[in-house]
This record gives sequence, C-alpha cells and structure tokens, in this order.
Amino acid sequence: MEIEVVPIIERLKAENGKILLTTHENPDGDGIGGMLALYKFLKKKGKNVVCAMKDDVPYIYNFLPFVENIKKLPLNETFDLTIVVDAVGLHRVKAPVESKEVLRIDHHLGGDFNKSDYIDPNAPSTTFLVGKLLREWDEDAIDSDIATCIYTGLITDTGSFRYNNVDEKAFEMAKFLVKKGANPSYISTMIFERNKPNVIKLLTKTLSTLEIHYNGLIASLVVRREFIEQTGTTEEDTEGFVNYARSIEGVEVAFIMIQKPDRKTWRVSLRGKGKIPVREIAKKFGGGGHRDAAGCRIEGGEYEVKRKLIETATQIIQKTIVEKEHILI
Ligand SMILES: [Mn+2]
Repeated sequence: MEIEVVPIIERLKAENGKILLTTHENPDGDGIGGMLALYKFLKKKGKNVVCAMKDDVPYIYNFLPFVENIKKLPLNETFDLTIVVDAVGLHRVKAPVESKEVLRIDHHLGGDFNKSDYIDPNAPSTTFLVGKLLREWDEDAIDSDIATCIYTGLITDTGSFRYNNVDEKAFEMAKFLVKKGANPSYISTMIFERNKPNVIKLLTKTLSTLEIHYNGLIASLVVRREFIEQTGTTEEDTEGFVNYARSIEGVEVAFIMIQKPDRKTWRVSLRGKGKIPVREIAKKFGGGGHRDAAGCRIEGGEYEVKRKLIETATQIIQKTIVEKEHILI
C-alpha cells in the first residue's frame, strides 16, 4: 500500500490557527527529533506552532536545536490542530491536551486512524516520515538544524543502522540529511558518548547480577534500589542497560528488572532478537509493547519476580518453537 503524504501536507498548509506538536511520555530521540524538525520547519512557513510534552528532555538529547522551546504539558490552551509524533494516539501522551483536531505522524502498528494521518509501520523511524513529508513540501527549507533532528531519530530508532528496520531507503535519507548539514560524528557523540562516571558505576553493579537461563536462551539483569542510591544516579540512567543482556550470543530473551522506590514493585524491560515475541511475555503480566521490545510491572520479591519471568519466558519460547518450528536449542 502506498502511504499518502499529500493529505497531511495539505492539512498543515491550510491550518492558520494554533498547532500543537507533542509526543509520548518517556520521550525518545525519535519523538523529540520529529517534533523539533516539524517545529522549525512550520515556524519557517509562518505557522503558529508550539511543542510540548509531559516529561523533561532526557540529558542525551539536550543538544538538539530548539530543545529549550519544548514546553511542559498540560498547557492552559486550546489548539486548533495537534500532531502526535511517534505514538499510536493522544492517550500515549499521558497529559491532558485540548484540541479541535488530532492527527498522527507515526511508524507504530495499530492505534487510532484519521484520514489525514501519515502512518507507515514499515518506516525505520518517525523522523524518516517527517523527512519525507518536509522533502515533499519544500526541500529547500530543510536546514542543518532540521536535518540534525531528523537524523537523531533515524539513528536512535535503528540502533545506529544496526536493526532489521534498516534498508536502502534509510541510508538514502541519511545521505540527504548529511548533505543538508547533519553531522553524524557530532550527533553520535552527543547521544552516546556523554556518560557520567556514576552511570558506569551503576552499570558495573547491574552487570554483576547477570544470569543466564534455559540453555543460554534467556539472560536477566537486576537493578536493586540500593545500586541507584549508592551511585547517586536515577532510574532513567538504566536506559539501554538491558541491551548488554541482549547482546550475548545465543540469547533470544533478555530482561532487566528495576526496583521502584516502594521496593516491592519492579519495572521490567524485555528485549528479543526477532525470534521470540517478548511482547507476549509482557502481556502475561498486564504489560505490552513491540515484538522485540516490551515492558511490564510486577510486584513481589526479587527472586519470586525473576522466577515468574523466567517461567513465562520459557513457556513463550516453547510455544514459539512448536508453532514456528524454530530450532533454537
Ligand atoms: Mn519511533
């Protein structure tokens, strides 16, 4: 199916009222990059545009152009048009928004559909779609700031061009963005090479909890509250830690359990490598997500919660082997 970009361009061109750009809670490089690229472009086009979201900008994205213009939701304003970037609907924004009309630019499967939405689940990132939209509208108006924001979402959602959502089109877009002034080395350094020493100390403690289960197919990590307290870090600093468990050869299900301040609730992030749908594991505990990246919350003691996760992961692995005749062991 050919995804039509023209309707959303026409809709944006026609809007002379107040436009809100927003993204999901716990925002990532794709959501923030997409919002800021649209923000600068629409400003250039003389639109009355505001960008706002529920949470603060994570430290690793504080270098993005115009990041200081992102407001905190809720805003005491009614908008004529709201564009939800990189989310399946307004409910993922997790803050009240007053708007006469809501559209989406997104690459997630499912969610609400409106006739002028611009959604393509095959796109490597939402910023890839923003890039296509802006190129179709006015390629000459794309400057180095806009290119930097689009490139940021492209590398954060593709694991720096390593995941299976990368194809020729992703590199073609990257080439275009570099030509427009995006600096790959600068952007990667700002996102990935500004770790604080205490975050590395937290990582060291977390990696010491590594366990391998079920013939090497499952890997687990634990972040106890005391690790966070001893290193003077925050829960957000554990972002990406689960990927160390995922990176182990032969592992098909990786998870990390992060202890909440109440000490009885654990926030669990699960990662797969394409063979096992980890979303099915998260769903058993009332969570959800993507096939290869999902999450849930579980209450209980550390060993009890870990045992439940391993049991459920084992069941899902066995079910997948039977259904798909995957030979993993
Ligand atoms: Mn995305």
